[in-house]
Amino acid sequence: MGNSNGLTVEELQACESYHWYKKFMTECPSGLLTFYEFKKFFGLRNLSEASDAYIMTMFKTFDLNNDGFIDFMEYMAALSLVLKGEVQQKLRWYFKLYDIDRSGCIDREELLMMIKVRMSLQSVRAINGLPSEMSAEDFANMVFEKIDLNGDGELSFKEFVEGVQSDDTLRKTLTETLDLTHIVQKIQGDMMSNS
Ligand SMILES: [Ca+2]
Ligand SMILES: [Ca+2]
Ligand SMILES: [Ca+2]
Repeated sequence: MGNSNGLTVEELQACESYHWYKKFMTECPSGLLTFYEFKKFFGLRNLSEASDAYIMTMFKTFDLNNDGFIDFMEYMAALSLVLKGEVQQKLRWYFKLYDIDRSGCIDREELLMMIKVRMSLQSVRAINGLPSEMSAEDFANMVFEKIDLNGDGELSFKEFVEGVQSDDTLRKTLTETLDLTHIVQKIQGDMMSNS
């Protein structure tokens, strides 16, 4: 994973746990992050309704034991997965993120919503490798054309994993660009300015 501040991944990983722990405990002395604190923690303000729903989904994927709070272990588990998890693990996480209603499949509405929110959160940055005039609808249609192999209008975990892994554009768009990189970068930025 690349980073802009000249440290190797190993160096970053060596100091990241401590910094993240410090940051976590400073901003969240109780050790349990609520949804409200979670947004505050990552500097997410004035979100649209759709963006808020997206962040809520992300919050729920962090909250592994579903108790409505993110504790430090859950927080580290999610961040280390983003930084160094195996592809399969990451894809499982992304699948969970996209499957908003937790039905076990990703339907077109869910995919479309996530794409739209992503576009609105990062409105300046175009989606890598795609024509800039491509709409969220076009993109969702393209995804389903490519990887909904049995054509039932839903992406099973198998279709998602195999489809995303076999298609570079989809992999980039659905994972690398919809990841926590901006959040990780923000934390790393804070680390640099503190040290
Ligand atoms: Ca929890
Ligand atoms: Ca679903
Ligand atoms: Ca399907």
